[in-house]
This record gives sequence, structure tokens and C-alpha cells, in this order.
Amino acid sequence: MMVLYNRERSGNCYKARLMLSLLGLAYEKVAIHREGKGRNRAPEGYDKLNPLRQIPVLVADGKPVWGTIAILVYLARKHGGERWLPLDAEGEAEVTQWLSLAQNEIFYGLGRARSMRGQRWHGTGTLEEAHAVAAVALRALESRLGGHEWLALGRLTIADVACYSYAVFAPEGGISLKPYTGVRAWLTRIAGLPGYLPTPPYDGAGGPLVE
Ligand SMILES: N[C@@H](CCC(=O)N[C@@H](CS)C(=O)NCC(=O)O)C(=O)O
Repeated sequence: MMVLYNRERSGNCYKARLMLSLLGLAYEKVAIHREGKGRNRAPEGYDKLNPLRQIPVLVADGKPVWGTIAILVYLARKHGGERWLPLDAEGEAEVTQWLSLAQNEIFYGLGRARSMRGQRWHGTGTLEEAHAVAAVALRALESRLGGHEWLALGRLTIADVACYSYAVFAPEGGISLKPYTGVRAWLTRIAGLPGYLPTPPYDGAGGPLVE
């Protein structure tokens, strides 16, 4: 049985759980709680699973896979097939450019704003800087989703799973999705997929949600 080192409200862990759910895969969860401002209270020896001591980590067949993108790639290759991540150079590149957006502008814009508002961010920057980066990310998503149903290849791939989390949490970070009609339609499309896993409920830590 696969094991996911997880925290329910972590947007990165939610990505891994969403992918496992869309693929209909069984797994067990190990809860990793926070200590201090956003740091993990990980068990003794956890750095053997992830040298960064971060979550998520997926242990499959006794081997730890750390980093959200690595987990999505692993699950796609092992259990999902080419539908989720093609093997041809052009197709793989098209998916990967969105994986890169997820790790950079989406995480350091939308993800950082959400953590900062919830007092869980232990990194650098201001909320204004996070909002400016988030706007770059949302404009990039909208430029594609204004005219397409999915981010890459005209079908659902791990690009959509990687970018969904944190885009869907924008209001928790004080960011309105009102101007981004293509993004909102895509969020609704994903929420209607078979095997969709609902987002963890808002804990209210960042104050009122932005419409
Ligand atoms: N690049 C990593 C980022 C993972 C990450 O930031 N995890 C957070 C929870 S969402 C964490 O473990 N934070 C605690 C820490 O950085 O010490 C990934 O994609 O998995």
C-alpha cells in the first residue's frame, strides 16, 4: 500500500491526493503537523524520506518520492499512462511548461499569498509582492484557458492537477478570480471530474474570503 506523508490543508499535499483520487488509487496517510511558523514537526529520520523535510512525500514499493511534481510524474507514469503525461518530446514539453508555472509563479504568487494571510509563511517577501506574482500566474493561465478547456494537449493531464491547487485557493490569499473567466470555467470543469476530491475547507485564518 502506498503511504502519503500529508497535511490536509497543504496545497501541495492536496495536489498529490487529488491525483491519487482521480486515478482511483488506494493509499494510507501519515499526518505531519506544523511546529512554529509553517515548519514541519516531522518524525525522527524523516530527512531520509525528504532531505528538505517537507511534505508531501509518497512512499511506493518502499521507495520515497519527494516533491509534488515528482509525485505527479511518478503516478502518471506508473498508473496513468500516456494520457496524463505523454512520452513524445513535444507533448511532454507542453505539459512540463505548466508544471514549471505551478512550481514558480503559482506557488510563489498564489500559494505564498495564501500562506502569508494564514500566518504560515516562513520565507521571504511581502503580501504585495506575492499578489504581483499571482497576477502574472493568473494572466498566464487565462491566456490559455480563455480559449481552451485544458492547459495542455487538449485534454486533462498532470498540468491541470499541478496548477489547480493554489489557483482554486486564490480567494484564501485575498485574490479575486472574478476577472479570470477562463480560469473559473476550468476550475468548475475540474471539480466535475469523476474521482474529483473536494478541496479542504477554509480554516478562516486569513480573514474573510475575497469574492
Ligand atoms: N517544492 C516542494 C514544496 C513543498 C512545500 O513547500 N511543502 C510545505 C507544505 S505545503 C512544507 O512542507 N513546509 C514546511 C517546510 O518548508 O519546512 C514541493 O513541490 O513538494
